Amino acid sequence: MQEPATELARFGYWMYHDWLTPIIVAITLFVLALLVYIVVRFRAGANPEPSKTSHNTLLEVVWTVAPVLILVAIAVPSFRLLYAEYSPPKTDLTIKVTGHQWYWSYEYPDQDGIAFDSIMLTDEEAAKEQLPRLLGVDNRIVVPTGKTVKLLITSADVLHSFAIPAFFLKMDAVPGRVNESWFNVEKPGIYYGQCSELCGIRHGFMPIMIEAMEPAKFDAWVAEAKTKFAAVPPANQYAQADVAGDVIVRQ
Ligand SMILES: [Cu+2]
Repeated sequence: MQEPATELARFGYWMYHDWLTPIIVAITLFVLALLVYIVVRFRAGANPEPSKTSHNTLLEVVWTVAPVLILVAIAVPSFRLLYAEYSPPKTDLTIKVTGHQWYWSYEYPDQDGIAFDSIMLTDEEAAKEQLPRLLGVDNRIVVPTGKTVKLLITSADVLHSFAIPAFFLKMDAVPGRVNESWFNVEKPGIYYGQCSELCGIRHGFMPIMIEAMEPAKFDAWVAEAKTKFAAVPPANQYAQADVAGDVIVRQ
């Protein structure tokens, strides 16, 4: 798993690594020990006269109450995590994310509506820019560190899913609906994700690239992006994705 980059991601990873996994391991080992004990202790060879025992009140109470307690122990942090994922703190920046076959487009409605498409680089382009193959894109999402970024996620065609493992974030992009998610990145850096809902032939080729930078640098980026993306209205920025799915034509 990737190193968590947000507080929420640390919570989610704790839930997985330090809570669920130990519980699962302990239960599995306990059941294995019981099985081994029963196989050895009650084997036919050592018990020519089989036991006729049919009830044991104490045992029955224990094997009812113990699983209930285990489930409560799992449910409490699980609901806290779920609640945190769906209840963003006060938002500092909103980004609208739209999934397309097969690329993402992004809008910053409060920054004069900066809008752009984000298309995966070819292997050669990625190598030239020293970005990871199949993850680098031409136009990345840029966000400020330490700020709450709200995502409004939707789709223009079929189901996609916007997923960033280091943020513990995965949200379906559904045509005709707007789903909400959020993150607050702690450290500057580049974070990658991929579409995580099988959406067609080039599903594996619509990566997500997010660069987090200091707020002052982000402001500079906004100023630059306003001119950079103003020239081309986003809806026309790219020719329609080739229906056969071979190429998305970059203009
Ligand atoms: Cu997709």
